[in-house]
Amino acid sequence: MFDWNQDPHRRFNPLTEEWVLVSPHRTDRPWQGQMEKPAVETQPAYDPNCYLCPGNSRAGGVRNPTYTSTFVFDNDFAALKPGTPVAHFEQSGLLIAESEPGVCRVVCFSPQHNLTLAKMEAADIRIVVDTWVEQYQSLGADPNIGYVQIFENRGAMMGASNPHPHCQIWAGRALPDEPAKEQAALLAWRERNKSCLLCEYARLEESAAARTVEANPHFLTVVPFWAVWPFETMVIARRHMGSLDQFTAEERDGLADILKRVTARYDRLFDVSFPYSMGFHQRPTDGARHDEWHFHAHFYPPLLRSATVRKFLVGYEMLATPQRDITAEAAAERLRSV
Ligand code: H2U
Ligand code: ZN
Repeated sequence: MFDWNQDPHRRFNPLTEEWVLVSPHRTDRPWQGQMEKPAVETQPAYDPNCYLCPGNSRAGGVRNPTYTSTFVFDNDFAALKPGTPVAHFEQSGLLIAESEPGVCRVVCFSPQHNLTLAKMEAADIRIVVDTWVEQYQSLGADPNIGYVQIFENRGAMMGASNPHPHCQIWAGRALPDEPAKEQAALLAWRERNKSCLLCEYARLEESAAARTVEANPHFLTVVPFWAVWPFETMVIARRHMGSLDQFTAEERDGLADILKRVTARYDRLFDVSFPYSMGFHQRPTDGARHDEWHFHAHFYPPLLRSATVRKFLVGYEMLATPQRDITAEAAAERLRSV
């Protein structure tokens, strides 16, 4: 008799139309591989050597103002540049390239060098949410900007170059691959079922409860059925809204509240400032309505079994399909227990 909690199986991600291999029986395998150094835990409230602290000079030479709340600046080493001229290249249908104009910004959550989302008051995260809304709207209003990606790399393990709590915004003309896969799946579902994939999914998860981690009146956080990263979560808006600019004031507070609760829960799991990449997926800003879009956030944390053992997506996962040991249900249960 097949046991979904023990036996190897594949799970389908309807949002990207990709599969993940789940091998729960492997959770006891020994680990003699790389151990990460535990992250330096105590950061000062102000670091004179930090590029992002108020009043300090940045790497490019510009001095930060003595800011007292959330602070936004143009990335000094931007991957995208606004004035990039239009250019296309094509050869034999095999070599294809196009120019990509855009804007990259950095958002310091607060002046305090050691105040992560997990430690901030929800009322202060609300100011960050308001900043995200403003940035999404103003960048999206530019006819050259078709998609605004807001994301946070948290912790050295995820390649964050600076511990000062901040996120990045990369806004470009093209729809990047991850949201493009989701958009195709959301559109196809809508066409086929005359409903929204994520509205249905949120309802299903709420009644199943097995993968739910956090909930408030406006958002639900689950370890998705098809999660790849051990403690991956998804924050799903309860209301069908495409993007940050459609939030009510209560929903903005609701997002601040759930982000605090999820990140604080992560910190409690292994008793460290938990590393992750996090970001929002929402309606492109290409001028079309995009009623198919349903706002959500993904948290992709690398840690596997402790503060020092991380998961690598290598080998079979690079060449075939991602794989996980601990089931999504077991991960959700562990997250709920801390
Ligand atoms: P991460 O820590 O998420 O890598 O982001 C930091 C960003 O801040 C990075 O993109 C920018 C880097 O280019 N930065 C500046 O714009 N100015 C600086 O003085 C330091 C870092
Ligand atoms: Zn700092």
